[in-house]
Amino acid sequence: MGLAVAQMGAVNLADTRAAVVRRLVEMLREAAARQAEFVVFPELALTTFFPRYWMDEAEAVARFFEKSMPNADVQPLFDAARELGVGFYLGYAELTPEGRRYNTAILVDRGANIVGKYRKIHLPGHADHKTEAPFQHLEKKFFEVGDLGFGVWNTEGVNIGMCLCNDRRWPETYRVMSLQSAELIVLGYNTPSLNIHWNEPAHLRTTTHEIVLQASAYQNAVWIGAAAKCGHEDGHHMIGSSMIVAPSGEIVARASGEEDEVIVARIDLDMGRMFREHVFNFARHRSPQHYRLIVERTGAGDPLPTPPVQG
Ligand code: CDV
Repeated sequence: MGLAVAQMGAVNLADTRAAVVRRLVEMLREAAARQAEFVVFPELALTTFFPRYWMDEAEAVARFFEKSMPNADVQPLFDAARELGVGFYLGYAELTPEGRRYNTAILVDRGANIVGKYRKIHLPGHADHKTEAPFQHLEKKFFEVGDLGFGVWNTEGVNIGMCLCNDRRWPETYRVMSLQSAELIVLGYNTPSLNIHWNEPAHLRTTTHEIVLQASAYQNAVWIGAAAKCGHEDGHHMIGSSMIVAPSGEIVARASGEEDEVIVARIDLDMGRMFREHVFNFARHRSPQHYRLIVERTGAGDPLPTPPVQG
């Protein structure tokens, strides 16, 4: 399979949806010209990363949420996908007809049909106004926790799973999808290079991003395609390092800058099969009877069970 990851440079507050979609279409065309059959776009790809700004929910909805998908602004991307026969993953802020708000990603097949939807589960940040912080991270204010679980869809003969940004740091994300025979997991992200919660060294933002993708690809015998929205959005810097990672844990393609950039790799699905038949043959080697705490406990603070009496 020809897999492309389309990294996006900054989307500023003044940029219109139509201008952003023109950039996406251009990258889709480049990916197709380089023999890609599927393109991964970032999280909240149509707008700036607006959870950094304090505002009320009604204003956020009016300015940044999509009320339908596709809509008139995004239709050119769907038209180009159908014309070129290229599928894609796209992240955006979703307002449902019932008025619910989610951080969402869709899976679109090569005929431009929406075949899958994911709503972000691990929402980072806070809901209160942190007046001392240089910027906000208001995902817990603007979005509800996703209600669709971690799905896997067979499209174009490949089992594809989806998640979004902070989800990539949690091992449960990948394991739930690899237990549904995912072969490729795709995700978009917006990772500010400054952590407003503690004095995290800037280089760790990229190091931890790499570590989780490489370890998760290997431990779950999946390919991963991860697309950043990066660069300086109205002065707020976010990391790049979009990449394609093999089930061996090796990075096979990586973006080199912080602008719009397409990276492409031919991904060999047999490599994942090899790992799934040997070291990560789940059916032979997993022991779920010993993993119960993973679903029984949210945190480590719950009281410890009394150990069984020996002898
Ligand atoms: N958009 C995100 O989910 N960002 C998070 C935060 C924690 C920086 C991330 O994990 O990259």
